[in-house]
Formats: sequence, structure tokens, C-alpha cells
Amino acid sequence: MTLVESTRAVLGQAIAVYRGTADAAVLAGVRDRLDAPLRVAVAGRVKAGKSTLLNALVGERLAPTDAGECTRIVTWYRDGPGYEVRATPKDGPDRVLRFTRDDGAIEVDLGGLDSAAVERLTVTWPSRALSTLTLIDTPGIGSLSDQTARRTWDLLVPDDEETPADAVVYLLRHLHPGDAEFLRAFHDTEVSRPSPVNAIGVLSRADEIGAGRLDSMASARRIAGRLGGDTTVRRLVQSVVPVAGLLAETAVTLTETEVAWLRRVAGLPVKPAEELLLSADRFVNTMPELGLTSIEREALLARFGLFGVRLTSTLLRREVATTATGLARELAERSGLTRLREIVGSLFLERRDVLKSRSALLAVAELTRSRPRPGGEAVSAAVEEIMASAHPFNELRVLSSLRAGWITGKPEAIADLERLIGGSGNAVSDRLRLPPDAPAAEQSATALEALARWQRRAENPLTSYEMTVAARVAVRSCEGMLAGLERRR
Ligand SMILES: Nc1nc2c(ncn2[C@@H]2O[C@H](COP(=O)(O)OP(=O)(O)OP(=O)(O)O)[C@@H](O)[C@H]2O)c(=O)[nH]1
Ligand SMILES: [Mg+2]
Repeated sequence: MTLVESTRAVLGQAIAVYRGTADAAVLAGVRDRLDAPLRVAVAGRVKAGKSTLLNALVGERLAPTDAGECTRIVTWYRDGPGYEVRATPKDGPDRVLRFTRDDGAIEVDLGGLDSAAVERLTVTWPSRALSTLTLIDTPGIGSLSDQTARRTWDLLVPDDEETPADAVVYLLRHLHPGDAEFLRAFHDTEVSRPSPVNAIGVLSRADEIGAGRLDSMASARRIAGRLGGDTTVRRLVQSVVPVAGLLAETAVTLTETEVAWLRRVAGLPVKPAEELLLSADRFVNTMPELGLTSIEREALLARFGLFGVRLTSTLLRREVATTATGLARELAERSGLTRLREIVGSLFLERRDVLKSRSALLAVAELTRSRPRPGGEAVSAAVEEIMASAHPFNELRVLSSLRAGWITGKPEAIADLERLIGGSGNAVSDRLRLPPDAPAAEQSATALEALARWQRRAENPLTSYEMTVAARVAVRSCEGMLAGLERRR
């Protein structure tokens, strides 16, 4: 039985035990979630750029990024056949709301509802990106009011019931003490403690780090690298990637008009262009002969930021990209969006089943603990059995221990172990450090070598206890890969 199948079986068992109670419906919901897209929450402090980044991931400007009332409500964006915005009030039934959308974000009319009385909004939107990921936009934590922060907290660290999110993209600018506390609580759950298994860190608004200079992203990469190596951060998130969210959002929604405007800037010789772009104020108010009104220039700044205008006009001048499509691709790459998507793919999407099962089993475990019913012991025993024996969970556990610094050894061995058990992605090529298109024979040979290496370590009497446990898990991972490769042949 696969992990998802065993999870589904336990859920069936639990539903039978709770039949006739309100919890049965909750459990049925948990079971349905196993087949639904992965739920990823975008969290972080106020104005960290959460909504902007969410839009970049969707590929459309949906989430409002201004100071509107709706930024204070947890909002789910999910794929569906039609367009709909629905409010779930704290009390009372759901309500379908009216909304408008011109060429920017969705504007929701709360229809007299007080934002504080709304538990969440659900935006259903036909979208390819959302068909694999349901994205949850959260109000900033450490925000104006404690109540708003509380909502994000409840969403990710509920006191009871299921955790609504399977994974989280956490935006950091510079690590704030509150950030660490927040993430730690989110991970303080049964399967792994602390666990970086379901969180990715994003060093957000990366363009602002180098004051918008052309080398801003390089500085941001260095800082992200340092943050990602920091022990506190490593315990909380799998890796930290720098993303210039605003530019990323613009890249995926770029218009021909914008490109045409930027061509005018690109048409200037280097020196005057540099002078024009020294500050936002200069860009808006000087050089009338450029042929762009101040309103057009302000529109460009709002969409690209000063860094984006500098970068894009330079790319056009140097003919690195000549078409809007080419430019969009280049900007997605340079803003860090492409890399973030790869990481979401390898760390979340490829591990979807484990993350899904994990959320579901945690929900069942919590329910049997907090509201026991006759027959519930067998269910919690079955949950424990899966959690203790399913190999993917063992991998996650070792990964957490590694990240927490509980397993020590030579740095090369630690790095090898971390990759083998899926710390850099679940794909066999990621685990074996091979190119994705490496021939099967090469993959098998590499997996065999790794197997022998980790068997030796597991059997070596001088290996520490923690490392022995981890080595056994690595051996299983290698065996699993070999079996998979064998099957494919
Ligand atoms: N320069 C720059 N500005 C950004 C970036 N990301 C967002 N912004 C701007 O920062 C402001 C806040 O962005 P949002 O995406 O609304 O941030 P948020 O975290 O969702 O904010 P709240 O929901 O209110 O906490 C907006 O004016 C954005 O245009 C970025 O990467 N670079
Ligand atoms: Mg927001």
C-alpha cells in the first residue's frame, strides 16, 4: 500500500468511529483533501510582499496589494470552473460576494460584512497554476493589530483540528525575532519537531536590498545564502531564496505597452539613462524629451520599481531580450521567480503525497486525542504505526534532525545524507546529484554506490547512534530508488 492509500484507509476507519458526530464530516473533508491540490500559505510580516509574490506564482494579478480592507482577511485562491468570491463568516453560512476586476487586483465588495467578522475569503478562479497549488494569502504577522496576526497564526498553528495549510512559503526580509518564534510554533507538531519539511524561506523585496542597483540581486543572493546557512533559519525552513516579488509579478503579466515605454528609456545613451534613473523623483520629473508623461513614468515605477526599470531598459539596450515574451522570461529568471518555482516544485509538489498524508494523519491524531470515542484507540494506533514505519516520514524526521544539528559528522557526509533522503528535492536525480536526464544505468550505478557507502556507515561500530539511525534511513532511500529504477526498466 502506498502512503496515501494507508492514510485513506485510516481515515475510513476514523470516519466509521466518529459516525453520527460532527467530526465525521470534518474527517470526510480531510479525506477529500488528499486528492485536492496542495495548500500552500504565503506568510510573513506586514508589507513583506506576500500578496505580490502570490500573484507572481499564480501568473495573474489577483490579490490586492494596497491597503484595502481585504488584505486583513485570510484569502484562499483556488482553481475552479468559474469565477467566484465567497466569504465564510465566523458565524453563519457562506455568502457569495460581488467583485470587480479592471486590469489589476480583484476588488471585493464585502456587502456590509465587517472584515473582522469574516473568517476567510475563497476566490475561485480558473487557472493552470492554481490547479496544482491552492495558495493562501495571509495578513501580515506582527501587524497593526494583534487580532490580524492571530488569524494567520490560527491558520498555520491551530489549537485543534487540522492545519489548513500543507506547506508554507515564508517571506523574510531580515530575520526578526518574531519570525523565528512564529515558524517554530508552526513546526511544533508530531511528525518532526522542529521540522523544516514544509517551509521554504523567501528573502523578499530583494531588489530593495542593494538600494535598487543593478547588482541588487547578487547582494540578495549572498544574504539569502548566509540566512540559509544560519542554524536558527535552517531549523525552520528548507532553504532561502531571494525574490524580487514586484518584478516577478510584472514579468508574468508584462504588457506590450510597458515594453514600448521602456524601449524609449533603452533608446537613450548609457550616461543620460543612468542619470535619469538615479532616483524615482528624477525619473518622473526630468527629461521631457523622453516622450513619456509623468503618469506613464509613475505607472512604470509602480510595476517595475526603480531596479526593474533600470534592469529592463538595460536588457533591452543590450538586446539580451528583444521581444516582450523574451523579456518576460528573462525577468522571471532574474527576479528569482523561476528558481522559486523550481524549489516549490522539488520540495513541495514532488513531495505532495507525503505532505498531504502528513496533514491528514496529524488531523486524525489530534481528533482522537482531543475528542476520544470508543474504538478510537485502534485508529490512533494505526496512525502511529504509519507515522513510525512509513519511510517518507522517516526521511522527514532525519531531515529535521539534520537541520536541527542533532546528527553530526563530516560536512561531506552530512551533505550527502541530506541529498539522498530528499533534502534538495524528491526526484531521483536530485537525490543522486545527477542531471535530470542522466541515463538509467548511470542512476542505478550511482544509487548502488550510495547504498554501499551508507550500509558501511550503518554497520560501522564507531558510528554514533544518531548517525546509525540516519544511515539506515539512507540505505532504505537507496533501496527504494533502486527498486523504482528496476521497475521502470
Ligand atoms: N520594490 C519592491 N516593492 C515591492 C515588492 N513586493 C511588494 N512590493 C510593494 O510593497 C507593497 C506591499 O506589497 P504587498 O504584496 O501588498 O505586501 P503584503 O505582504 O501582502 O502586505 P500586507 O498584506 O498588507 O501585510 C506594495 O506597494 C508592493 O508594490 C518587491 O519585491 N520590490
Ligand atoms: Mg497582502
